[in-house]
Amino acid sequence: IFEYAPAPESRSVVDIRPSYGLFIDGAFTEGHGEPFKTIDPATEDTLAEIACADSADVDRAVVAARAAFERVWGPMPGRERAKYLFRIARIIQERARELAVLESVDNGKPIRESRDVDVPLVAAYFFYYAGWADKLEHAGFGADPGPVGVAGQIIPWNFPLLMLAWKIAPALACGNTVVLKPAETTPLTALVFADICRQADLPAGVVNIVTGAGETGRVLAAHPGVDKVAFTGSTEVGKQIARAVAGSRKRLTLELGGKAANIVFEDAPLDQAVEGVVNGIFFNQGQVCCAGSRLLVQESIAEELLERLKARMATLRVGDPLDKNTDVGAINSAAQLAKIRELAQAGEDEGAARWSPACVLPQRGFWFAPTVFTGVAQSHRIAREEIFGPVLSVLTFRTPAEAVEKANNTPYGLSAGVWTDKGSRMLWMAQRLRAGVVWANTFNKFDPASPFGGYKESGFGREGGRHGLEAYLNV
Ligand code: TXE
Repeated sequence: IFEYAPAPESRSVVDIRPSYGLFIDGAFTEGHGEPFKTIDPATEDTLAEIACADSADVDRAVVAARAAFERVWGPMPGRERAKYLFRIARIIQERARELAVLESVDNGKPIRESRDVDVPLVAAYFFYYAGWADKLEHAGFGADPGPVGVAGQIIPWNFPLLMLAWKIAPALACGNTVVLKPAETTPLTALVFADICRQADLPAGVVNIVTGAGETGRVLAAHPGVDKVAFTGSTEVGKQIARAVAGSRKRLTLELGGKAANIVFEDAPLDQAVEGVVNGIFFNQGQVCCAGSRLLVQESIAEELLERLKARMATLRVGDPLDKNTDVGAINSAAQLAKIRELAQAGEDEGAARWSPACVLPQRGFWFAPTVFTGVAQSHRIAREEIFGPVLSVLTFRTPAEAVEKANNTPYGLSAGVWTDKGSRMLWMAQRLRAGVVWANTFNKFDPASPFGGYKESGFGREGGRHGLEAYLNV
């Protein structure tokens, strides 16, 4: 605990309306389900009332998307579509501050992250895919690849606007139209994005936003007018969706949970590795599908690394997401907090040693102190299950082969990190790690040109890069 001067970002840059409708066919409209509230997880204050789309509303959105696909967007030349995507990217940059503040208020993430990571990446993905829209003949799908049609896209709450960009930018670049459902705890930036589509004069029906909880998502994924389903969320719901679309003509991509290993060898640059471990698990409060939630450290340096890690954790500032000094913000929801607490308790019950730096958590809101568990065995729940919170499980290894075996000993396979000074060892590890991304002496690094996606139960399909076009094009 130490003193510092708070530097709060101004909430007055966002104008949150008391209630929001659905965005269908270019206009905000009423929903016919039971409206729900979205709250600020740092204070538990209600931010706004949000319309809920019932099955008739989802149907309206799909019909609007189909009409826009057939009449306007599908036939439009790629270079015309590109203009709209570039315009959207520019408006995101112009409205960056508003979007960052809104994202932090609705999600609980530190403003430094939404300002410096989320929103700039959102613009970057739109710029990147705008660039592809008139070059699809070079994407390796033949001379004139066609769009798939109407995409039904369901996204989670951990990166609300960034997941929207990952889904909408490639879909639109390829000539598809979309119906997107944001997560029920973080709908606000998707609704502002709807406004940005209007500002960019995007033709009506090309982007439709239907808010609601899991049931709205279920109806969207099952709708017969949807040609392609893209989902990011829990492995459990991903499996439900896979079952629901089985036997239909729908295309499906799933980006699901993870339990990434962040592997530190004795020859690694330790200061850098400590920063990478901290970033790997405390970025976005650990609510990251590719979070480095298992630290695998070589036995010879385990003690020293842990000492340094704990010293670094003691400097993390936990608190007000809008304070520019904050490193760790609020957990997104009461339900997520309950899940983190339950798994942390299981860690203690199973015999691992729990440690957190001294920190005073705010009275209201959903908070969890940065936590590290040592003495973790591979059989412990905290070594196997996705916690999706600021909780690190530490295991040790002696040889590279043992590191690989432990890292791969999980049903997931989204990402991994390797820290070593030795290039040959880096490549040897990367070839053997069963994960869609292997970061070399870095972690949580994203680039629109890099495909991202899972092995095993982390899902299938890739988002980002040229590979991200595959889900949205017909050869
Ligand atoms: O996820 P859900 P939840 C993991 C993480 C987290 C856990 C539960 O471990 O603790 O999942 O989170 C919509 N048909 N991840 O419950 O339910 C839902 O409305 C169609 C990892 O929030 O999967 C939301 O829009 N859609 C992950 C979206 O699915 C349904 C990110 C995700 O919510 C649905 C989030 C249904 N039957 C959680 N039920 C990652 N890969 O990054 C819910 N939804």
